[in-house]
Amino acid sequence: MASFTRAIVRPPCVNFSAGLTTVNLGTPVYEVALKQHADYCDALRSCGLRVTSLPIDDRYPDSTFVEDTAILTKHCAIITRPGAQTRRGEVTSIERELASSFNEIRSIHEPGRLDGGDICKAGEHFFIGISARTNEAGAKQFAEILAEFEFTSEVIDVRPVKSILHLKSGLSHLGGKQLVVIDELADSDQLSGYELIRVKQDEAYAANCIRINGSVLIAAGFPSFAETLGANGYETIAVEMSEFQKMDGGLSCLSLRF
Ligand code: CIR
Repeated sequence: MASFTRAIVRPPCVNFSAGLTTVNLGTPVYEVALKQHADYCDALRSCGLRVTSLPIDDRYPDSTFVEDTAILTKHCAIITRPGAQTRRGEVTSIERELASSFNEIRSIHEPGRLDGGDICKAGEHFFIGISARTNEAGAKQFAEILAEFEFTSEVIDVRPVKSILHLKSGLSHLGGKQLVVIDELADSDQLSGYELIRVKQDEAYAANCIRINGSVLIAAGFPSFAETLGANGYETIAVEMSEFQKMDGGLSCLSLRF
């Protein structure tokens, strides 16, 4: 498993609750979201990451979900073209920030649409979700960029899975051949060569977790999943995510890690 040294985050803006959401969990409380975000950053630091916090951006209510704006690999950064029109402009400041750390920067172009949340990196292989946000053209452009750098990829169509916004809402890579997966994705042919850790239906939100160096960051409040990871030998760090969950966001979408 590659080790990470850095993370880029952006705290939620005051109009965070005006962002997009498909879930019906109520309106997030801004002060609580800020506190949860600060705790999330502390958790990243406790995994040994240096955290760069970008200025709050009130122009984009969803701008705290930085993961959707770029995919970072050891060879290049790929700037996305977010599927939601209201999020397109978020990429500009992210690209500027990444320019100091990546020599090779590529971009997804029209008619491609692609959200970072649809990209699950599993070592040198990438799963690309086709979703309400990521289209075939975006997936194709992305796969071609990956191939240039000798990474492989496969598409998984998540449009029939109504419970998730992005592929990574239901799939995470822990390392080696081990994946965390929700029931609805577990029978995907693309995952057949992998060891699958399944998340119970009533804990499906927990499937979005992040392996960082020796630990796995998980959302707080999912005891069965925490126990399963413990039984598989993982040290877990639980982070409260309730306010981000209300806006369809998971743990991974709050940071770009490299
Ligand atoms: C959106 O709908 O775009 C945001 N409210 C949530 C994005 C979550 N991103 C992610 O899971 N990668």
